[in-house]
Amino acid sequence: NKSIELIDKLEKNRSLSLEEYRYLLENLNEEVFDYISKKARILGDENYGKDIYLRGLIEISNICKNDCYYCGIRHSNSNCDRYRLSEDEILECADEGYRLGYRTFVMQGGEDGKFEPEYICDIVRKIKNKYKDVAVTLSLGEYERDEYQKMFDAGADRYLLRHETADKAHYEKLHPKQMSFDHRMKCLQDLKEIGFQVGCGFMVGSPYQSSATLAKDLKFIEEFGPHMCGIGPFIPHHDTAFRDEKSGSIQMTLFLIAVLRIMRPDMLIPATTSLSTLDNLGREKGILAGANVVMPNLSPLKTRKKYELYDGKVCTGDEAAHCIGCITKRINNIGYKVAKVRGDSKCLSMM
Ligand code: MET
Repeated sequence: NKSIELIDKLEKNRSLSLEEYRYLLENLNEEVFDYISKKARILGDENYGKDIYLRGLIEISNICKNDCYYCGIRHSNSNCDRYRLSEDEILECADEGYRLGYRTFVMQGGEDGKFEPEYICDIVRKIKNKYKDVAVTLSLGEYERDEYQKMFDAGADRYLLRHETADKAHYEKLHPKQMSFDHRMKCLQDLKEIGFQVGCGFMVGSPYQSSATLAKDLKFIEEFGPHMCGIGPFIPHHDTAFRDEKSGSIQMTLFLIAVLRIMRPDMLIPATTSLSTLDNLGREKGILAGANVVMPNLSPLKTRKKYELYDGKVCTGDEAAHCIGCITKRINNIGYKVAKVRGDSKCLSMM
């Protein structure tokens, strides 16, 4: 079986050609899936044991100047009820998260013009000064290199910026022409050179995606060498041009998680909220396919529903304390445990 041989080759070389990735993607069946997910979970356990890392997600604003065609908080969605958390509200989320055992906070938001680097830096400094054992991750989109440098100097440890797709023509079908594929790629390069732990990633099953574009995503991840990679199924939002497109496949998402784990056994890979939106046991399945991170929501209840990136997003009505309890139980049920530590990447030596 050629797929099995390719999986073994990927394990050995940490690399396949574009054609080989494409072959794997086009020849997925149950036997191949069983083989790859078992191998992925063994490699995950060898690198991270039974620990699953927690990240508390604080959705700081849904105001956005961008107009990504797939996104519910895109600029031109006039039905989106806009909000921006105050500095105090963000710090309160961090306090609550710390009490609950979170040691990483992810500040994510739309590309809100008000977020001058200095403003972000100030909040990062406050969190890092107050809590010596936490990591701060930013996921605030594209800035210039000197601005990222300021955020890093203020103490931000990590930056998440999904590359979205490694195929420029595909990128241009998902974004209006004001947005530049080359600039996004440059941002990722800058972030890595500055010294952030960097996360990239993409949606599985986005409109116009093909096995050829997915193979490019895998090759890009292999060559770029991020510390983290977030992938989740595309889910349409009713106020976007993609409202009638169908959601991405859970099986393909799980398969790609397993491919990533085998390609890079020490990479941080989240089991995303979008997976659990499509399947009640999605997060558990993600972990069993090789993921080792979960990102429960820490945003204030009153704004949660407004950060609606796609339809049906789960957990938007739950208190932070409820979320961590629910997720802990789910993780324990499959034989894993929540690790209340920063949970840094074990591939830091690669930089
Ligand atoms: N605006 C940021 C980005 O494009 C954060 C995620 S989008 C809700 O990366």
